[in-house]
Amino acid sequence: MTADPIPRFPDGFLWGASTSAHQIEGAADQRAPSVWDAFTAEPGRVKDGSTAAVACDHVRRYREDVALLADLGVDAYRFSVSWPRVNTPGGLDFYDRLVDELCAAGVRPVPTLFHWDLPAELDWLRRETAERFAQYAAVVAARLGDRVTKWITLNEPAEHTLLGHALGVHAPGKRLLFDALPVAHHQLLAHGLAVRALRAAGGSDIGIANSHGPTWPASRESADLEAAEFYDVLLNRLFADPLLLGRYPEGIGELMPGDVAADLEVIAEPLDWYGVNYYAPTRVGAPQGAGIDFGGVRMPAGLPFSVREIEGVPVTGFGWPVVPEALTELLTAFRDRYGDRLPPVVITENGCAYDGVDDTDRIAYLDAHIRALHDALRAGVDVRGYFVWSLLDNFEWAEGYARRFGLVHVDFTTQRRTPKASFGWLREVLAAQQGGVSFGSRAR
Ligand code: IFM
Repeated sequence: MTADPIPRFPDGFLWGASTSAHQIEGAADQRAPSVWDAFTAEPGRVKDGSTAAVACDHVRRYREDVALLADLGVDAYRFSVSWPRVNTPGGLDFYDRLVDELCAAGVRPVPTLFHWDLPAELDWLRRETAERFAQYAAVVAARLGDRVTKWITLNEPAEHTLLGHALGVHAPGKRLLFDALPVAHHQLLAHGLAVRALRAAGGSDIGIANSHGPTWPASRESADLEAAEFYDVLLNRLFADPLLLGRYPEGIGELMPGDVAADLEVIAEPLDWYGVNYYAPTRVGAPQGAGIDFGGVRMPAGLPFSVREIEGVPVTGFGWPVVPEALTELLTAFRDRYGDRLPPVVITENGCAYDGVDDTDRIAYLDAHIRALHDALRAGVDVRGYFVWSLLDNFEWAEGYARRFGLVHVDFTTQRRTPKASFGWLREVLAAQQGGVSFGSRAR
């Protein structure tokens, strides 16, 4: 970590922290079940055998959590709305209170409408789910739209497709491999229909949060290059191309269900901004049988690529490679690929899992990534915001509570919140940004 202060970002740059409903809310008895409830109830699905029934007990403790956000000094809070909770009588009341509390604390609410907790009776393999999502979006907008001025439709549809429906390591636990592609199409359609529904309800400033990372070929051999190219299509283009260019990457559209051409018009509804969740690059080579663990997932045999270790770089407590400069690489490559079709970018997630409250490793990670983001800005990428994942330690899906991503430590027995060293560090960074000198000509 360098001793130089972090360079100044433009005025109006949005600094925030993120969470998601299923990972923090608890109060599972006050909402309808989601696919994650059924999944976690199956023995062996979650590594430590835990569930999110209580999680951070945020539904009861949201005032304390909003006070933490205010103390941190963020401009915005990205949370998700639980569709199963909204489907429960009175379920929207909680978000009403949360949004009021945020507004009173001067923190801008940025809800995500879907962060993987699909109502248990729905299935993304069915087209109807996309239409149901748009109806749900309209219901949320009608209730919160007087105070919410920035929206996110979906979180990481790529991971939800891959981990939940192709590999079966997340809910709903389907192992369909490439037969999972309709799940991608229906989420994209749901996004486009929801953008229209939000705008019809007066909503504006609408984006999506997609996960992306550079794909690095394992070698210059043609088999490795082809495998890396294939992986890059799955992670970086399967969702971005339809959203930004109105078409699927070559060879993919034919595999999608329904009237794809008509759907693509809906999917490519112009976005106000594009959210990028960035954690790490991936090194990819030709198939090798069963691959290495990748973010806690053992890649099965039979895929046309294999994920390889990136040697010579530090790793987080989760084993993810720490490569900040790959964030600059990703964003400049995105700008080059999509040109003026790419709207302003917001980093909707970036963070790392480490144990302990004296988390100097998290400080080093965030410091380096924020600098890398500034490098992208200097290289001409129009970046407008940065959200840390995550405000709180939380339920990290199939990993249970073992992976701690929070700026705030949560004792899951007592629910005591303890701000970590990284919380104090970020608070100083944000205070300096608010008092500093503007960056160059892109300041708004
Ligand atoms: O915790 C998740 C989040 O729900 C989605 N993006 C990645 C995070 C860390 O794994």
